[in-house]
Amino acid sequence: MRLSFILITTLVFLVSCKTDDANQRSLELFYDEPANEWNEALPLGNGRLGAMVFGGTKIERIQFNEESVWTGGPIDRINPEANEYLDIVRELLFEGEYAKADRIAQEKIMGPRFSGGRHTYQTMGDLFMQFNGQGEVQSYRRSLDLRTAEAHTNFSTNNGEYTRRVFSSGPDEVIVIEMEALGESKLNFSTWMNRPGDAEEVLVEGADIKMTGFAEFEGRGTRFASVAHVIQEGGRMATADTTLVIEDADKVLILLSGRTDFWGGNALEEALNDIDQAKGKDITQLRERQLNDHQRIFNRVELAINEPDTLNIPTDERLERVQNGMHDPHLTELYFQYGRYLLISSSRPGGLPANLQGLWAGKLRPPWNADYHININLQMNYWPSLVTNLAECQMPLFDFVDGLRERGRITAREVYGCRGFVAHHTTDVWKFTSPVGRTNWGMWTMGGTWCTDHFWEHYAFTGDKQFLAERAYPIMKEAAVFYLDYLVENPNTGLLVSGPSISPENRFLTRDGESAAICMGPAMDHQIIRELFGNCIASAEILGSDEAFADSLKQYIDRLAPSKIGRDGRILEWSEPMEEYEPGHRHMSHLYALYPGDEFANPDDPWMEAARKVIDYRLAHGGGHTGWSRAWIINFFARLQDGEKAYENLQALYAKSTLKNLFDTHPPFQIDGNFGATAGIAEMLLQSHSGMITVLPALPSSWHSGHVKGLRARGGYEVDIAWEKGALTALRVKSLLGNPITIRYGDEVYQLDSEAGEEKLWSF
Ligand code: FUC
Repeated sequence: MRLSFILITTLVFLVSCKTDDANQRSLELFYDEPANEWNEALPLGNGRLGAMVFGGTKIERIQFNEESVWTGGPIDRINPEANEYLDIVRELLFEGEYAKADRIAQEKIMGPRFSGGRHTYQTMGDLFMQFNGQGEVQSYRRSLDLRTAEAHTNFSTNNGEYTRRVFSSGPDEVIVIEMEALGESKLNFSTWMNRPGDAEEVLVEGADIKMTGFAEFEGRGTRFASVAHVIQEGGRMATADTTLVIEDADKVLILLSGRTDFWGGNALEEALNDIDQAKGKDITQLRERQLNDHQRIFNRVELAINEPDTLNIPTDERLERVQNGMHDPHLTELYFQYGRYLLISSSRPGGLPANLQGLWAGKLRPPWNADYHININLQMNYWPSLVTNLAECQMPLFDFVDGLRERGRITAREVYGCRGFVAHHTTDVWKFTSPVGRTNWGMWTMGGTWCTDHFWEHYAFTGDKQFLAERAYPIMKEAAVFYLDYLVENPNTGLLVSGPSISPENRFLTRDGESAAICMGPAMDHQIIRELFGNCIASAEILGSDEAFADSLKQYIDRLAPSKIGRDGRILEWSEPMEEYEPGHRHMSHLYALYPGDEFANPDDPWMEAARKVIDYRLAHGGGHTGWSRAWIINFFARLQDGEKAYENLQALYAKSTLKNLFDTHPPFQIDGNFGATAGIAEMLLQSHSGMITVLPALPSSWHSGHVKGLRARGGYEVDIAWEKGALTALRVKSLLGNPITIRYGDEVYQLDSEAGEEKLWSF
């Protein structure tokens, strides 16, 4: 059936969309018992200062983080022989001597990797409260309300009722813990701070507990300070060694601050100053300021799928039902908004980007140092930022990647003899950029380059030309210049190829049955380079500058080896057909061009079928086993416009890779899957990568009705969509920049002009 679009000028949409309904829907994670372990605690964060709230009744634990508590410091990891061996390795690769080339690259090109825990992100510490005389717990509830960004713990005992509220305030730079005993009951507890290990110093002065320390490795790292300031109503306060003892209070407010010297200041002075600033405000002011700050960003997007939830069961039970095969659209609403919540809480302008655990790490040695892996993980953290209307949350990524350029230039010059800047598979707050560790992860120049696409996308969504001119184009150009020098001609084909390189982090079998990782011209490299060159060419045109440079890039694109489809119909991962060492590998790098790239976008062209075969093959061999890998697959199927498959993989993510507090698990906890799946859910409802706004491209049949409001599309649009019985019923597009609007729904394409600020409404 051909669908005709009726442009209407009334507010029919607002009625048919049942907008009130999504506001009413609960966006709460809640539980009927305290967290038994860290992965059950509930996360709070103001971008910089994070907390995990356990909600214990006898002992409350609040583990807290400050984003810059890092050990180590900048060190040179460049292998001094690298440049000398570069051409030798390339020659061997062109001759097909993969295993030999790999061995030489390992020894002569790769720099040292430090084993875990030496240069690492760390917990700042824990705040404990041990309660006395509360009586036996009779009813209990703890929750995290995504709409308010507050964690609540409420319980009653035979002695009375107790409430706790915790939030991390952006405007006031402290974690606020508000406790109250209702009726006749009183608060009696002792409170103290500590940290795993023994590197800290704790002392009590008046109503302050002060903890200072040095997070270090071989004498380098960050000095940190945290202050807990206790304000009580009623009762008495006493000191016992490094503990504060509160007796018979009606209400207690604890303000908790944390700072490091990472940015150059004095940690203790700053932490004390935060307390001074915050204690001048009463709890109502503190709450209101945090609420406004959070809701200003959070409330931009609403999602409602099917009928409102009537289940009203704890989140862990809800998850368990889904793990047993039940369908639960409310869990998807919650998971989607949780992803947005986590990004707002872990990545705010002026700070560091969300790391492998966002902001939340309870240990001194978190997995992979909770660093910044840039062969997918850091990028995935930011996949939802633009489409789910959180553009400003991506600012820390831009500052961070810009900050890689300085050392990236040295790496480009010393390792490769090239201009431009380069960064490899991983880095950290000390911003190393050289190839380190094993070849099958480290021998890969694309990490920083991939990140530059986020700069372009920021322009694509916001149309911010100043950003394009001052931030995006300069870094994209510097990345592109590197490849002008780095690409070499393959003597066997005459085409330009990258290398020595890998397809992260897979290996292949050579003809002699040995395994090797490095090669010349893996598919992903060229997909990223083509995209980068394309972004530079488009930017030069928009900015009306650098025509000659853009022309040279066009010539390079023409000579760059294209992706290929193999005899079995799958896209080749490497430049020649090779058998995968790990056929179910979690990375599906050769599908970069499907997502997040857009080179494979036309539903009718053969790449799509070939991409599907890649996914099927990977899945058939156990792929998608990490949360982030599964999240990537959801995005792939959304781009393939296969709502059922996208949904099936979302269910699998809940079933296999989701912890009780809805944190994604690698395992263990790693936050990228939360963000990747949030982007995937948005991508099922709205896409905008091929020059048009595609509405409901991958709607699964089980989401029979619903609406989403406030998503963003490339070209500068805000989009609301409503559907019933699987069909679009209403659409609102707000044109933010006045660009022409092209909409696709099914086979129908509709175009019209718009003015900046104008809203177009359709009903069907
Ligand atoms: C990438 C992945 C691993 C892990 C690590 C942090 O290198 O291949 O699975 O997610 O990053």
